[in-house]
Amino acid sequence: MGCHGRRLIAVLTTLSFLFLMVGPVWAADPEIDRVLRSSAGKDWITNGGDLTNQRYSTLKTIDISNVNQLKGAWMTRLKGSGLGGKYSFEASPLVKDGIMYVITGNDDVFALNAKTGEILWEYWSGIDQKISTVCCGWVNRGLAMGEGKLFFGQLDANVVALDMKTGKVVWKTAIEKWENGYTITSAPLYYDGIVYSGLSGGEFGVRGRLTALDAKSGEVMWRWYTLPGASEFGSNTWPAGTDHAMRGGATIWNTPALDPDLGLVYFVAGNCGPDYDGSMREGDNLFCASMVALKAKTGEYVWHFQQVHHDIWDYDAASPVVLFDTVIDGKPRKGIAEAGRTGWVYILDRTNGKPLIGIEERPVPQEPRQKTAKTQPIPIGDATVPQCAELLHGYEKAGCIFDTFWETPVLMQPSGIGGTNWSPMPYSPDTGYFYVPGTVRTSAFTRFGDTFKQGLRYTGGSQSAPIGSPMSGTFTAIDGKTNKIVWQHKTPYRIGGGGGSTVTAGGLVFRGEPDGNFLALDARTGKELWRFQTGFGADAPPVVYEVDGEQYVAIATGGNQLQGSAYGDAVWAFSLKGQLSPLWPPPPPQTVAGPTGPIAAGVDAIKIGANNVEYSFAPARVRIKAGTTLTFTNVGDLPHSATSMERGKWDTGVLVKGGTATITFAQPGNYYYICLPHPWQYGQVIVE
Ligand SMILES: [Cu+2]
Repeated sequence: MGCHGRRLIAVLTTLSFLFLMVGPVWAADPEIDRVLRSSAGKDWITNGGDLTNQRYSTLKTIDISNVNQLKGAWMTRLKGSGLGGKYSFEASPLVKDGIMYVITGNDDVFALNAKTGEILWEYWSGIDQKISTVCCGWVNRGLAMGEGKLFFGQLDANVVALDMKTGKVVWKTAIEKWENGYTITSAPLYYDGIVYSGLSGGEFGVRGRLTALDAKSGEVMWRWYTLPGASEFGSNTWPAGTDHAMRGGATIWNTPALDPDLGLVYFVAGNCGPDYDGSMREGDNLFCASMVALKAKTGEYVWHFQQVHHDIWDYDAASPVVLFDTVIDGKPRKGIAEAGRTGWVYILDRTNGKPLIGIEERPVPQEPRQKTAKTQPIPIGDATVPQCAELLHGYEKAGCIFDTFWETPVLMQPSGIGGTNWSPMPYSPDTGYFYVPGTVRTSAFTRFGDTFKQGLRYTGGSQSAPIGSPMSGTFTAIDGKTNKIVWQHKTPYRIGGGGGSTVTAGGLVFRGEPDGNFLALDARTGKELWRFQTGFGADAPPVVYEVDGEQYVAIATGGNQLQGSAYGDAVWAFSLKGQLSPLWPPPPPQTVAGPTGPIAAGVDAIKIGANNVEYSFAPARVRIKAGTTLTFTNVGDLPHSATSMERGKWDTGVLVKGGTATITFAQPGNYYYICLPHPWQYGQVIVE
């Protein structure tokens, strides 16, 4: 056959293939697919705004000239759902045809009139309140929609479809069992008849995967494991003849993105397990901390890029991947980017997974016992957070990113919670900038080993912040063409894991703060143009929509367990015609590390090292009456103490496994205490 003939056949084959892939004739919901393929406008129908996760709205009635007139249009409380210290409210509400759908940290779903805030229907998940395998707060990052249904994952590892009109369950599919360490926290993605769902649980010795479900029936179409089975591609990055890969984590904490033209679905996989102990898992440990591209229809592997080899720092890839088109050296390029816990943005060519701007493999410090990787990928460009820690009193060593540790704690930045944690990174095609939320915090990394028990924590070490060490954040515009900082704000609180943002064609970045403030910035310059106190921790990513020609900006304000921000159960919507004024500020989150969590009252027993969290006091904070005797029991594996930070005031002495000591608190006061062998392990006793 002649050259032309072959080319003609090739062209025809390509055309028919493209037609099969995007042909609206066979699409299950062509209307939703069409809206998903372009930037968000009137409606906000998927977690990331559209298939790219750019969180970019084309609406521009609210712009840099008038945003200072923005006021509350309505505020609705969601009947106490997800209200309390164990919850985080991290969902982006979805909006379609004047109705808003929002899911809380208890996996309860509410439909609201998007113009008035009136509740139209409710779905109460009834999830087991005894789920013990939640990593980091009871949380749900949002919904997907298509074919008249809403889709979401629950903490009990079920994926559920509800009828959008009524809130009634259409189908429910168990992906896994929570008792085995599996939960779902990510928002799924719907496109062309398929629901893509991640699975969480990387701290519990699980095997991560992306699951594709038939949107109609809930049937599992395919699974792609983020940890290779024996003899599968990538299995040579784990020690041969062991099953460490089968509990190596690499779970998916956030929504995939999808390029319908390339026919690829993209996502990132999180940290390796056990988190801080690499001693038994020699090798790069694919696909931990990696960006992955699969064929969207079949789940067939296409490419991957590992951000952190042989991760021992909990350097998760947890923020959603973002697809964007750009021009570099005069050539149009198809990009993909993700903000890592390392503080870098990783920018790749999404057709092949190769760096777009440049990422160099460079030698890093070595610790033979941890089987550290010889090199790590270092992106060309700027980090958004500091990457070296300062030495603090009571510690022997401080290091920089990728420094090593064993059993003596080593201080490092970024911490194991970032850099950028789950918070999304918006991209504006107008400015060409990424907007990167960052957390500035020190981790005291230490390895102590762990024995795997199904359904229990399996982290092999600790990365607590030393008590008294400062914690703050950054909000940074990064140029997508250079990966360099354009402007940066230092923020009073950590916002890499709470402090979502969204960007608009009106030239605005909207973002929340854990102290309850909701801000609008000039997307080009970073200048703050508006600020509104919502009264609750404003840690969720906002959304932008339009009803009856009026533009709204909405944000779920319900606080965040990891941030320690004020909890709530509210959704706020703002518009230029709004009438509602700000609320009183809630208690601000901590800016210095110390004991966190709810204050338990009526307690007379404190367990040390409970729930397989070796370096912990549970409850960490108690309120007691003067004269109460507290019993401290070491249920961990290592020797621990409870020692007043005011030296000599009171001390249990070092307790071996099973050991118990009692302390009577006669004098009212506020007592902080630490474990003497592990000074980053802390608790608080308030005596009244
Ligand atoms: Cu201890």
